Amino acid sequence: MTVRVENGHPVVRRSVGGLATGLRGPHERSGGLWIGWPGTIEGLDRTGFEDVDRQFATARAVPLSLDTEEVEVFYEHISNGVLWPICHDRIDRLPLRVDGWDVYERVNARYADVVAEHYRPGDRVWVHDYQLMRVPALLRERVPDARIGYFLHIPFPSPELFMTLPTRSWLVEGLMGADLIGFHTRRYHGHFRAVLRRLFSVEANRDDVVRWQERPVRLGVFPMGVDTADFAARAARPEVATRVLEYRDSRQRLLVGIDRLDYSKGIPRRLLAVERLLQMHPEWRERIRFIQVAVPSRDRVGAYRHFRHEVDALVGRINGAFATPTWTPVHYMHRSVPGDVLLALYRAADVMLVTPLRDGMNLVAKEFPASRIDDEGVLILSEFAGAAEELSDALLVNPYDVDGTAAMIHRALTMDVEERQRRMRALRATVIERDVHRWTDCFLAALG
Ligand code: GDG
Repeated sequence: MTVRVENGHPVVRRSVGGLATGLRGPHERSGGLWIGWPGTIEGLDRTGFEDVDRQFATARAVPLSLDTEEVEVFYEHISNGVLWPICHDRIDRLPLRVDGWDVYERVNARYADVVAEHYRPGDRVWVHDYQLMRVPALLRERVPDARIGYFLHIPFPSPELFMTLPTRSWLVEGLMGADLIGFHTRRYHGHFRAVLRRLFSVEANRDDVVRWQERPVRLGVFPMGVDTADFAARAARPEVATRVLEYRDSRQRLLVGIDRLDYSKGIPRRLLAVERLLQMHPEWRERIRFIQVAVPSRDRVGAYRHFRHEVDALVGRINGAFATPTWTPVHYMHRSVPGDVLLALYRAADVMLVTPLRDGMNLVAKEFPASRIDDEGVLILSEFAGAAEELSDALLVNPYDVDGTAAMIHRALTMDVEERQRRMRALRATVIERDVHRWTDCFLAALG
């Protein structure tokens, strides 16, 4: 949940992301609580803050505040500046000096305190993601009998990379406070098991259970899905259909990319692949258009500021080289777009490009088929996105292979309608069967 100040009054809003959607049902049915940081709230007086507290209480959410140092050290430096690059195979992006694990611990301990304060016997606690890797163990100290699940939304990296972290054992010990630890894919789960073996010489049994300090800790693979039914219903609305007509142009095929502007998403090589396509197949000049939405992200982390300029320059260079008075190959939108625009882009795309260098799951790859109620459109998907383990009917590419990606875009653009629809129907069947509600139910059932 986030707080916005509108006309001097605070408004608490539910987030619209996949996680919030998936957990809405269980949150309502169980009478449970959301505990989390709602972001820094500015511009309110005391009455304003009391109003915020009231709104959170009504929504059954418990806000936890972070001070400026905590935001900088726990969130920006350690979580986004160290754990994020390591888990996305980018040790080259690490700062030379890493300080601040004590602040990471302090914030995790505060989360554990707040959970312990609200805990009632019989509760199930579900901890999410890499910012809170120490919470399971810290909560276990406070409430030894608590039933604790943990889910990692990003990749668990290869042991070779994870072992570079000076805090590697301490982080794993944090996770092992849980009763159940979930990953998106078999690969991340395998990496974690290998790390347990190397660091602690412990092995999971055939049921995926590890004995840890006299307790069983279960590991599991739970690939997250999207709310397929909701995407299909919203994609069918007339407002979206009208936009789809505006975006389509009978003379041009549409390529679409939608990502947070992050170095893990593979945007520069994707742009190079589009450039390569225009060089290798000049017949596509003036006949394709590539819309890339890049949502601004983590501007306060140094690596991201530099990366933003790199992408700006690449877009400029490609457009400079190929544009004509009536055509521009790359339409670059460095901002977030409203939900209806996102849906219309999914529906209008001839080819959807999801080519991260590494991605935990990547929900865009699932939202695209969920929105294609017409069974049309081709998905090009990186083999390094978690989603590739399930979506084998996409055209899989190695995103580091720029020429290979360019050739795959050509293949997608020239694919016959039968193959296109067969692949899309198969993708849709997968995302319908494995939707976000199934993900939530499976995890909670395993935890129960
Ligand atoms: C983590 C992991 C894992 C994007 N642009 C706009 C917009 N979006 C929405 C998409 C989608 C979401 O943002 C992005 O989904 P991702 O899966 O890429 O990931 P994150 O939530 O950032 O991150 C990731 C995920 O957790 C779930 O476990 O898949 O690997 O990194 O839902 O639709 N939405 C709107 N405008 C935009 O411009 N409205």
